[in-house]
Parts: sequence; structure tokens; C-alpha cells
Amino acid sequence: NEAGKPIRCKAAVARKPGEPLVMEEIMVAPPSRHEVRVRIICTSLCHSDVTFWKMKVLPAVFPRIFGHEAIGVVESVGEDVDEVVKGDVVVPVFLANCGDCADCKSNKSNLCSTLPFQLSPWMPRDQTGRFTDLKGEVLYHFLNVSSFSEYTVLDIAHLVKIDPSVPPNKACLLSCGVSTGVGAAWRTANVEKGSTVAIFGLGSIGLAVAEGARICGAAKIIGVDVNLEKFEIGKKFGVTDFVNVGECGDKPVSEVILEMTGGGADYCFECVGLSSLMEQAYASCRKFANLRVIQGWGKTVVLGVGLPGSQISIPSLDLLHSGKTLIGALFGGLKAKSDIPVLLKRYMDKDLQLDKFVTHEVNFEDINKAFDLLLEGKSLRCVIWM
Ligand code: CXF
Ligand code: ZN
Repeated sequence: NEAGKPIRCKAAVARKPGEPLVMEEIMVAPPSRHEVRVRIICTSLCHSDVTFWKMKVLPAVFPRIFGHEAIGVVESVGEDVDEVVKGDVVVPVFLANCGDCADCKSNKSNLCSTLPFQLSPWMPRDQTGRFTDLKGEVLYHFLNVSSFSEYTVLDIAHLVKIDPSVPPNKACLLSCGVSTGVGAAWRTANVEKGSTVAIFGLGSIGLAVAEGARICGAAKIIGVDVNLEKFEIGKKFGVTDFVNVGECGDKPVSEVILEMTGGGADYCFECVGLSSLMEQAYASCRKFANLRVIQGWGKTVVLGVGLPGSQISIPSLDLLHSGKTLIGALFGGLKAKSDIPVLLKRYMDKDLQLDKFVTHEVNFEDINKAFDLLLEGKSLRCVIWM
């Protein structure tokens, strides 16, 4: 029984930006107040891990333990934790949900104000760390999760207790990427039956938007990508039409989409993080049919993570005359504690499909293979088993 004591275990440490992770023995401190120490069962690689692993300028901090899409078992709990007990199966989430603040209590927001989202290298509540290497040197945290370790410490606001019967290699997908895409269609856009959707970028997030739009009953799901192969993949996720950006010639993509949809898609989603694509997405969505229609048309959702400082430019008269909306969403607008169990149930009911996102599985020792596969564009989700 290690409760209350540091645990020695294996972790994949990112020592330097862009260099392969190093398997090391590390020490994981016991959970403080409002915290839980978790044994990770499996984790998967999300593109944000790669983005921050590559980053040489601030907010880059090394050495660091990446990983934020995972599932695990509670090993021990700190003071004032009554939501979970040892042995509970939990899914970590990078975005907090304390359940207690004005925002968590409101159905208008998923941005907890007790622990507001920030790119901190520490634990969220006290801004200190729980990891050290065997020389006593600090290893930084990532996105409040750091799941590339056999054990990690999570704030209680950053985990969701789930039904332990769900296969872990599927449940872990709901920890970040798939939830973000499905949530964007379901919660942020509120896609309804019969609507037309355009998705810019058919990576895992874009495909998860397609899956979300499909289960919401969208009639037309247009995938936009530079890679024609993505259309074949997209079809498996409900994509019905494809726009190959390389084949649009001098025409802006938005013009092609306006033609295909007779005036614009009801909902557009940007899933790459490129300013020009965000502008094209906004230009591709439909204007209000008439001013008495209060809601429903012309909504653009930005999910892609842009470069720090990057700007977008929207024609102001377009905004004024069209009544279109542009919104960004973290975690697809989902509230982790209440929405993840709903998505899991829909998976168990064979309604939401998760299996097709898992294209590869590797053992923890081979974690660098997961990086290679994602960098080469060969994988959607590669599950890493501890
Ligand atoms: C991202 C969202 C934007 C900031 C970095 C993390 N989420 C998960 O991958
Ligand atoms: Zn992620």
C-alpha cells in the first residue's frame, strides 16, 4: 500500500523539444488536497501532444511528461476527495469542471472559473509539480494530465468517473479528441436533423465532427481537405461529399461550398488551426434566410489550434448583413462530468462509433512509434498500453 507515499514507476519523459521520449524511472508524489493519484491503463496520442513536444519557444518547458488522452484506475485519494475511491475507473480531461462555480452551474458555458484553462506546466490548484526524476530534478506537467507515465496525479476537477465495463482503449478516446469533435457538432453547433455541414480538415477531430454530425442526423456532410485519400476514410465516418482544395483552381473553397449547398452550409467546422481556413469556413456558412429566423443558420465553429498570436480577418459587412456566427470551443463545448458518461452510453448502445478511430495500438515501450505514425499521417488514434 503506497497511499501517502511517493511511487516509483516508469514514464516516457520528453527531455528536449522534438527528440524521442526517454523511458525513465521517476517519482510520483502522493496526491495533495482535492487530488487523486491514478494508475494509467492506456493513453492515446493527440495532436496537441505533438504540437507542444515540437515547440522550442515559450510556452515550451522541458523536461516534461506529455499525454492527456487516457484512462486509469484510482490508486489513492488526497484530502477532501469524496467523488471517487481507490479502484474507480476514471477518464482525465484537460479542461476543468469543478461543478461548483457559476460557469459549471450554467448550461451556457463549459469553461470552469474555479480552475480556468491555462497552459501551465504545474498542477492547476497550487501551481506546483508532483513529478521528479531519480536525481530529484523537476519534471513538468502537461495540460493537467501527463498520462505518459504509469502513475500520474490529477485534480478532482480534471477527471470523470466512468462505467468500468467500457473497453479502456475506446473509453480513453473520449478523454480529448473524439469528444472535442463530437461535442462541437452536438453541443456547440447543435446540428439538427437534415442539416448541411462542412468540415475543414479531416484529421481525427474533423472525422469526430463528422461522426457527431452523423448521429445528430445531418443530411449532407462535406469534407474539405488537401488529401484526396481522406475522402475514402471520411466516408466511413459519415462524410457524404468531398472538396479537394487542390482541385479548386483559382476559386476560393468557400465559393465551391456555396455552390454545392445552394447558399452555404448550415454549420462549418475548422479543424486545422489555419487562419485562412477559418476565414474560408466563415465565408462558407449560410446567411439567415430572413430576419425572423432567430437561430439555426450560419454557424462556424473553430476547433483548430492556431499559432500563438495569429489573427483572423472577417469582412465586417458580412458579419453585419448576414447574421452569421463565429465561435470557438474548447473540448467541443462539453462539460466533462456530465457529457462524457452520455457519450459512453451512446457508444455502449452502438450509436456512437469509436472503434474506427483506433488505427494502431502499441506497448508503452514503443511510445515513440505512436509519434512517428501521427507525424507521417498514418494514424488517427494510436492507443498506448501501459
Ligand atoms: C488543446 C486545445 C487548445 C489548447 C491546447 C490543448 N486541447 C487538447 O488537445
Ligand atoms: Zn488533445
